[in-house]
Amino acid sequence: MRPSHLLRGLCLAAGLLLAPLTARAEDGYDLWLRYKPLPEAMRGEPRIVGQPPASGSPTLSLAYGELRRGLDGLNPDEPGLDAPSIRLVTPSQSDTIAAFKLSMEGLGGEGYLIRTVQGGRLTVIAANTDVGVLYGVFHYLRLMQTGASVERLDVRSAPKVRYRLLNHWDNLDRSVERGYSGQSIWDWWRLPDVKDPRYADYARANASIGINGAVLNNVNAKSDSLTAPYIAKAAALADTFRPYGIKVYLSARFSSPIEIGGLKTADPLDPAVRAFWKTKADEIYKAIPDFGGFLVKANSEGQPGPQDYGRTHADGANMLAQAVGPHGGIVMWRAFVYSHEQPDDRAKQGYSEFKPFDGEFAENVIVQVKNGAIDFQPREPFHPLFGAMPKTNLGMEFQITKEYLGFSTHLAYLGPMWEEVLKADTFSAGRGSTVARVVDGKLHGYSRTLMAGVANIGTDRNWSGSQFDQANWYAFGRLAWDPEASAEAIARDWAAMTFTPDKRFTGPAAAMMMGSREAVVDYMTPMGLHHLMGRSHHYGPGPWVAGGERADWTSVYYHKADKAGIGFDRTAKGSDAVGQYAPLAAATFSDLSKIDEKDLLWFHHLSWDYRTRSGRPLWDELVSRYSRGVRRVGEMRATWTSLAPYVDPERHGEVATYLAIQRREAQWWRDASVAYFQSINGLPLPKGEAPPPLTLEAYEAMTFPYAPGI
Ligand code: BDP
Repeated sequence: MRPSHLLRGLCLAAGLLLAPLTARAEDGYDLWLRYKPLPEAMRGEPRIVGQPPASGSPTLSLAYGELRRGLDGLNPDEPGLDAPSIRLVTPSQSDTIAAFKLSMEGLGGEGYLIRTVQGGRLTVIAANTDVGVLYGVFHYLRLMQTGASVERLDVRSAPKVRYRLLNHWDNLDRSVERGYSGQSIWDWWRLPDVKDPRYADYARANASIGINGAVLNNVNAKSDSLTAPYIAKAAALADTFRPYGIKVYLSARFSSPIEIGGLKTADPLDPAVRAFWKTKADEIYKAIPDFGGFLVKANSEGQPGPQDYGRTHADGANMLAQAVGPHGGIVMWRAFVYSHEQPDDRAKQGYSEFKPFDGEFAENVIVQVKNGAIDFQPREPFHPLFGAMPKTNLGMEFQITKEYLGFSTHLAYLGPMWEEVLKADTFSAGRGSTVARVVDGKLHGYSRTLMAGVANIGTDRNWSGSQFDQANWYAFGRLAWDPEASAEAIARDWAAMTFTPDKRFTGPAAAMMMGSREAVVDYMTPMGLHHLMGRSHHYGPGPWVAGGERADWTSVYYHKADKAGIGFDRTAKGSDAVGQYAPLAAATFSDLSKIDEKDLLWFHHLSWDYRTRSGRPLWDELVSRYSRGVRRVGEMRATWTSLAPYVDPERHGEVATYLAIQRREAQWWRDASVAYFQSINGLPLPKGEAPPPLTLEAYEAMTFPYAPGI
């Protein structure tokens, strides 16, 4: 054997011997719950945790187990006999509650308090329910994970929103509509017998951020989901999720009475149809006693609905509400509707169809409204229904999976986008009538409140398709718990928990995250432009998309660019979509001197030489923003490179690769968009701006038949 071969052989053998001893490569599976040892200086004194009471619930055992696991991981030092301790407290321990005068009021069924007593020797985590205690444990561990002191705590927290749900757009064949992280994690075929351990890991991760429900199947639903075999499969998932405080819900196809009920109609006022749904609900509740309820997409994008029978959304929703109501269930009825008869402006249709029925929906119906009036674009003004339906429970629907923000290979932290919408003032009941206060029910006194997020979870080892997309799942949960929380604080927490609490890392990482969505807006759709992506798969630029089935599925419908100008006139002189907002909001959007330029072309059609606030003509300003977006991705790459010392090589490398893809695609978005709009206006590029390297025809000729998520 040649010496070099011998050497290689020895190395290989040594490597094999060492393998079990070396740490498993980081692949992101552990999410923000890694519990790696804290740096010495952040550890504090180790703590003693008691045993769960023998009579305790599975949830309480999980809470104890989680606390143990977290403490052991974060602070592996052995606690001394006299070390401070942590006690988990529920109302059955009335002595403890009395002794420390713990005020449990206002905590409700899910809130908790964390208090240090006895001069720092004891910390109690107390709640009215076991799941409240579990949430409290996760909060306590989060403090440790982020390097906060846990020596003197006085924390009270209760969710402001009651239903905090993930919506899975998962199909029964395991494909995921608009999913960019592998297949559906629900292995419908092998369920209910095979319960993948991943289901419990999923539930644990959700519980750690307060998510308390999951709609298991796509809103474009199949009736099969409501047949006995699939109810049994859903029940198996429900059994796994229950100890974590998570309920299952199902998307219901409105025409199920015909498809699986043998009826000729699905008319919501037909007694046989009503009986079908009642029997179906009873059947589901027999298998899943704490079933959450139904989510419905009706009369939208070709889905069946009550309008097929000349009935209203309220007729349809109330029929289902009556079926699940006696069992404590709810109906989430989506306001994302646009029918096959085209309205004057698609942005107006949700409002037009729902506003007239304010007050007509049953108490256990929540109308689920997307954040903006079109469709999850990188930026949209808040949906005009928020603030406009004081007598109807309205819930928020965000999209966590980034269908319109570059899929999983673009780093875009969505916290700032959601915060922007939640903080927006609807002015519907005077100043300060923010979307957050609509959603948390305070503004109108809603009886039920909801925040739903279209899940970005799949079979990828890192769950979300990319390391940084985990942050969007995380931020969604935190904002659902508190819609007034700070996106930046959440980013810092996530970065600390997911990588390291070292401030030299969390500072730059959070800053990079906070700017990332604005970079996407810049290189895709600056200044209020929207819906300019490739047709159907929505991957990459397509400002030239025109023709086909319906005008409002094209890009030209939305940008309305011609030789003279660009933008959608939604003022009173145009489609008057502004008229759907409260007068003060409408006045701001309508007035060129008041509107934020981020929304300019959403509401106005302007000439290419319109003078923007920078002093530059509109065309120059647009081009400069496209280029700024590309530059920002370059800066994100540089930041990430500089953070290498703080991140394990596996995850660092993965993120770096994705950022390289993003940089390339940002350039593509900029170049293709500039080439297209220049072909329309014939204007020269501003000084210093590089011309697109390819011809417009070359950009237009690109096809992506295998883009994911369709
Ligand atoms: C659009 C998606 C489509 C969904 C639809 C919806 O492209 O796949 O079915 O939203 O929300 O953005 O129903």
